[in-house]
Amino acid sequence: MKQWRHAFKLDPNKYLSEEGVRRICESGTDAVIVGGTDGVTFDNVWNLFEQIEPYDIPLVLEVSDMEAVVPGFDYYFVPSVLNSKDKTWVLDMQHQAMKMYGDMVEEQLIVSEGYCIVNEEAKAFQKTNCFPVTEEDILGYARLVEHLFPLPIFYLEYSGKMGDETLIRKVAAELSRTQFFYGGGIQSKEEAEKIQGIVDTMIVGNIIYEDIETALQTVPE
Ligand code: 1GP
Repeated sequence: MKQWRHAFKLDPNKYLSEEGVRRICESGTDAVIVGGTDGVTFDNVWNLFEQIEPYDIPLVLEVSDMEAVVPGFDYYFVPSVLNSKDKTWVLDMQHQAMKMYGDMVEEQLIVSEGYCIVNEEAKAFQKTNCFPVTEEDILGYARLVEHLFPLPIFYLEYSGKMGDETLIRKVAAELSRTQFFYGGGIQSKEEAEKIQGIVDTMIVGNIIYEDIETALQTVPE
């Protein structure tokens, strides 16, 4: 996981043809993450799992609903939304995950992600009842995840919007033990290359459904 530079995120609530799934899985990306904000159900996660599972690629379920946890994934990422006003999204969901699936933690299948959701227009920002963050807030969360509550992943989430490059560089400078995930608004090969030069792992989502050719070009050569 430490070596992942690029991952695609597939939304179980969105349609992608079988051919599209094949091209994503054979693209040379380092991992495929299954996750979304709305309409994530056991059935649509299962359907996507069945399509991806035959390919030789690390497969991650990003858990957003305990009812939609499908067995068989290589990893289960459990997000903790650090800038949520609501404890449910910071701690209670993780607690629930450990109550139900805690035995998997010993096999290192469950991985905690410290999220900071920046884009106020993002569905995830609204669903998890986040408060808007300043640059100082974001750097504070990065330090918190690196030093105080050491977590394996800090996820700077701009979902749907490109982040500020200078700020992304400042976040990267705060993280050494913690793996830096960036996601949001990657719409071209050039943007992908720029971000890949700064963060540990870049996540590409929406563009898969809008323009798969461009999405495939975001994978590093
Ligand atoms: C979403 O961070 C991912 O959770 C990717 O963002 O969909 O904007 O590429 P985009």
